[in-house]
Amino acid sequence: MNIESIHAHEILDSRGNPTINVTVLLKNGIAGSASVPSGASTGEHEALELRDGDKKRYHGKGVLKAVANVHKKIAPRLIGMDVTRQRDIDAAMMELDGTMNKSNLGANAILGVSLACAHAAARANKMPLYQYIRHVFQLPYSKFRLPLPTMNVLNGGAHADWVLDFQEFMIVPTQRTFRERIRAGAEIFYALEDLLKQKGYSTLKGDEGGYAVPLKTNEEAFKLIMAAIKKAGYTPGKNVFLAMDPAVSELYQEKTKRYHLKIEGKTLTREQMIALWEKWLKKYPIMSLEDGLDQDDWDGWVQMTKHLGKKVGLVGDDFLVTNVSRLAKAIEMKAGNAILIKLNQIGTLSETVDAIMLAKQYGWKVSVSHRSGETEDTTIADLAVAVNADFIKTGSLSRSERLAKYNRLMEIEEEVG
Ligand code: 2PG
Ligand code: MG
Repeated sequence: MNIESIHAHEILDSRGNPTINVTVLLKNGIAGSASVPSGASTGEHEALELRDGDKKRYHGKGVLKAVANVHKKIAPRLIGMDVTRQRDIDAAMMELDGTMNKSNLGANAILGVSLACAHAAARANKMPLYQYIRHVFQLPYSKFRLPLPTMNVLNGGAHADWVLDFQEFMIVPTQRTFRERIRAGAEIFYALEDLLKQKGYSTLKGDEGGYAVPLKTNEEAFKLIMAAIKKAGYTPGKNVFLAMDPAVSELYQEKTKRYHLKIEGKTLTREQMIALWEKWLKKYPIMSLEDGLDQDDWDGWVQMTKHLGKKVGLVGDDFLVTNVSRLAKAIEMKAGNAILIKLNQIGTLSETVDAIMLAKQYGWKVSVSHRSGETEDTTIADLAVAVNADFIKTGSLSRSERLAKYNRLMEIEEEVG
């Protein structure tokens, strides 16, 4: 099970931007591959995604430097290692990089290798990836539980040319089986299309496969979704709930200390932002609210958690960036009560699992997430099941890079029964 060779190359993600794909080949002939996703509304404290900056290629977005780092720096260090020593492999790459944010080798280069090793090791152990992750990190669970999907059916913000100020309006079907949740989500998505057509709106889609509709207000998004849930024969607040990721770090301006909502022509203070969420929580069955305040507003997060933390999941994405130190500080301060998990925010599988397990230890909810720029890679589906995540966030009910994860989860459900 020792590593024989590592090969990386440039592929394109769902937005047509370059990203890295890595294959790890073992001495026994078994191989594993993984592709790394990429965000658009990235948190400032994320690990560094290394891009070439050569404006003549892909608008500077090439990842040939990351590819070269895999071949010239990472591979020579890892070749010969036992691929099942995931923690040692990740630690070796972190040491080789030597920075806090992986800016030397690039978190994309490191993560590609980290995940390809896990895939190869799972195969070599004749285990599905979800089972292997549980095994290699000795996670203390016996049963496998499928996550609740949070499905982004109306896209806004940086994912949809700013048709809405808030980035993601999601449905959360809670039927007994994952397969039934997918069916409910899809049927609601069809109903939403019908409603949009009836109202004369466009049914074009955004980066995560949800409709990108220039509505008059942000709130209209939830009104439409509520109507779609009912039209599809489901009951909001009973078997289908709502979730949102307004991603307000994108709207916050340090100079004015205000959130700028362009489509409504409003600027809101931190307190007004919290008051808006409170009002919506009363009107709509919202289960989870992600990045409801700016990524650096620790005191605001404490205030928001005091105020709303009993009623709703307050999920830190740009705020916590899958980072154990930020999470530990947030737990200590009681800033939030849930974490979004993105492998490429931190850059290794080991650190990602550590963030998840720390969150769970303190009773925080865990949502494993895609990025807005995705590939056909389905690692996050397996990761979500391995750790018994509460939620998975992987987009709408269209676009194969999103559905690949849902399809993988339906397959896993059949295996774990
Ligand atoms: C988010 C993500 C995924 P991006 O903000 O949660 O939906 O977006 O990948 O663009 O950061
Ligand atoms: Mg987010």
